[in-house]
Amino acid sequence: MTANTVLSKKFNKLLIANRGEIAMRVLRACHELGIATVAVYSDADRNALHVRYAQEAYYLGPSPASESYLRIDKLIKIAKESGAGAIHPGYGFLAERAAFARACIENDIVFVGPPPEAIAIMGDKQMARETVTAAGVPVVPGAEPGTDEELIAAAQEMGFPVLVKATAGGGGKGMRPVFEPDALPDALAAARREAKGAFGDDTVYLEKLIQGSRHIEIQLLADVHGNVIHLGERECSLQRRHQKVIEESPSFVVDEDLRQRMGAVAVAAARAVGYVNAGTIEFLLDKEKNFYFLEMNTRLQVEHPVTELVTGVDIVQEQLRVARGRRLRFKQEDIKQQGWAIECRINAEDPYNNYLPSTGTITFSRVPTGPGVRIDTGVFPGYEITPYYDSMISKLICYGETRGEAILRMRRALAEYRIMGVKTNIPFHQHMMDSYSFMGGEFDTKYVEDRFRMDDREANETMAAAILATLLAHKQSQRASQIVAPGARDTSNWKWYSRWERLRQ
Ligand code: MV4
Repeated sequence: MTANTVLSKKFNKLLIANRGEIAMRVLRACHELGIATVAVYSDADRNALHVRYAQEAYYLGPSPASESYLRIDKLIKIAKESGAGAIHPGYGFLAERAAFARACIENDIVFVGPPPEAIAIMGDKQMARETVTAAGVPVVPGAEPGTDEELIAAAQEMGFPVLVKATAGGGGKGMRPVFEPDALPDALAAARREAKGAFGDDTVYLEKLIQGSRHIEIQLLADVHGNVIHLGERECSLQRRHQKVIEESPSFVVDEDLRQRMGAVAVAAARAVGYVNAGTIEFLLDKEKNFYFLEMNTRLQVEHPVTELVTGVDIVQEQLRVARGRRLRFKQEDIKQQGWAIECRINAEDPYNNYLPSTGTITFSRVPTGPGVRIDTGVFPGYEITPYYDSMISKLICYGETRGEAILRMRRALAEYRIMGVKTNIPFHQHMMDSYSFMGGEFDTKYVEDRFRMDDREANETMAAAILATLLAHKQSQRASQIVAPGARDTSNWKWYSRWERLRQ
């Protein structure tokens, strides 16, 4: 059997092997496409929104994911019993397990995602580096895995600083920056220990440490007929402990030329592994705007909505069409970014107490709506937030004609948002929307952890002037790279500035 025959086949019923907002997102796409739906749930999710919204729901097991959402055997059994011809894994849980994709295929169930071989290659950082390098994709200069002696010698050759990375790595585990030769032996030992503990594999390699870089990623779509397109970039530099908190599209620092070059490279990387379905190539962008492949996420991502809003492409619908064997509905030249979208991840955590996760029953909520506002959520009043799953309870996504308008909408929406019963990071987002660095688009992957302070809202004349200059320059580059709606208002930067100031009071 070729990969194509099992990766795609017509189906009329889909099982969603996930929970929360992403289960809801996939259910909605199914509803629109006339695909019948099967939900699964754990003890903690008996009452959950995705269970009520699906046409059928099956009990998986106890609350810990290892006994429910991670049970491949149970999921396959339920798919067969219910007559589901396909499984959508969402993100997290089993989404990037080659073994799960393989189990689906072996049981004649369509896995709504890439071939297991593509997942396996991209899951191994060193294999991914080698494969994409052969396809002409730039990677950070570095040294292949070896003994400590070999890596120490390679580092001397490369020069410092270097970054020790685990080949099985993910989420920053097994990663150690090293600024001088004397510190390398200990860093290698520590990285190996951490990687062994987290992944059962202590293989490490080296890369040059790229400082002050941004995390920019390119969204891809591929069908089984050999069509691969990109949907432009997302700016994902605002992270805390390797968890993204705010994403936007487009990026403040990516112009049309850079976008096309990064897009072409991302498409080449996907082709190199025979990629099918939705996927994302992550890049580091350094201060000189050189970009380097970091890794590929072989799944639908949390932040996909910002791309949907600026391109008008429904990524989840497209995933389902591709899985049914259809051709992509878009060619590269059909894809145009218009306007600006920002996503704030709303987490049940206390930003005033080291982002400690907050649990309890949601007693009341008032969800913002209105022009340019989208909320993807899986919670509702009466739902209990438990410690079993991650703390993200909703995504607030705002759209505007310009970045400034998207920020003003986000401020308005955050001010409308009320959630009672658990603590949330809404105050964090409100402070970020007021921060001059954020407004000015001046941040890198270290900004949230190293420089952002919730209590720092001081107005500063010099800073404000710099932001205005940046916004003006940006608006001009936008004109060159973006289609502006006919009759669009040419709001001066001074007017923006005064509106910001008014909102700050
Ligand atoms: C890097 C880097 C700097 N130089 N590689 C973090 C997780 C993994 N995906 C790769 N990561 C990084 N790799 C080199 N050669 C900085 C990071 C990094 C980072 C990357 C993206 C988003 C947030 C980050 C936070 C800290 C470090």
